[in-house]
Amino acid sequence: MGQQEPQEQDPEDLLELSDDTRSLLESNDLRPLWEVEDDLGNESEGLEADIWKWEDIQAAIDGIERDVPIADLPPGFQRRVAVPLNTGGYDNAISNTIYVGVQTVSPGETAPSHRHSANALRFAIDGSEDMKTVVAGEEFPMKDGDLVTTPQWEWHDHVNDSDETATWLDVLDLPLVLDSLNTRQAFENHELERQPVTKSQGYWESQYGRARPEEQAQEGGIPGPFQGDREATPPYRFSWQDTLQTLRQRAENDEPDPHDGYSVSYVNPATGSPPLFPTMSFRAQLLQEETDPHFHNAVDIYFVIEGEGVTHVGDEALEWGERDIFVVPRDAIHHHEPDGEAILLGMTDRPVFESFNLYAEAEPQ
Ligand code: GTQ
Repeated sequence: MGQQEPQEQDPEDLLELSDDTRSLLESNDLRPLWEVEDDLGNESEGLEADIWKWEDIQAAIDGIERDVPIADLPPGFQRRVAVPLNTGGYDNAISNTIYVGVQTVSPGETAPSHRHSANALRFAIDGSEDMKTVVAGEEFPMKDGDLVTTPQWEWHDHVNDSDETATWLDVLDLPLVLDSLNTRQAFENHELERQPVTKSQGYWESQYGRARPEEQAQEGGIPGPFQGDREATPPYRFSWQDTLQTLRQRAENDEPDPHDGYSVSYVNPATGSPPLFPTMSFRAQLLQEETDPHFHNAVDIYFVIEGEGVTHVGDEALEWGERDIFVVPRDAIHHHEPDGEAILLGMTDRPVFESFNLYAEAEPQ
């Protein structure tokens, strides 16, 4: 018999498994790698660049406030919040790690006390001295631009003793904890609507100043049922007045970062270094000039504190103004172009990547 002509082989045919092997795999919930590898990384769609204009958010939260008193909310978080959703296939948050929401509390209302496994912070948008978020026994006033931490497993309630509706940005690591890590949330309601105020104002800040007790007020370790070796973030208020002062000093004296402008990081007061939380990092950025394009695998979410401008993300131009919220997806080439001077609150999940030596950033070639 003569030799057969070599045939063009379909690579799939070479990998044909016998019926026996196939049924052995299937009946034991096994699959060969070459069949699963295209499915790796496909479990969720990618994030998309997107912007929420303040005027639309404001109209929505006004409507929710008109329609629903906090006291009528069903069991659960019991917070009156409008939540931006990423259009890349997400129905609960702006990204797959960080959640932001815009919360309102009317005069005389209280968002009742609870605690949970997720880390949270508030950035006051329309606040006042008499709008207080109570965290770990202390009342923290929420004046415009103040940033108040409500760390993992600390009791917190929001009490509006002013005569104006208060509005702020909530930022939590909920999607990371609940969806990406797919774990159940530890959650508890306080027996009282308002937790007892047991500390005088300024207590928590005083314990993390330049002169501080040798033994931290917060007993070593992480509160609640959790374990880990990261230094716990204390309850803390970063006053906007101080943060703005630091930004101005930098702009007057230092060189801007090519990607972030004049940028300051909110540090974990216990360590004096970023990140503020093990899962999320925050910075205030003063932009005076166009920044250089770069990209990285961490997601960036921005809240516009002051000013106007455009952030270019790939081919898209996100045009922003005061109080808008926008998101820059992972791996997207982006840069900022302020119109005059602008100040942004930048939020990122970069510490999650850094924890696993996975953070990467580069400038386009
Ligand atoms: O204020 O404690 O937007 O628990 C989502 C969950 C706010 C809060 C949110 C929460 C809170």
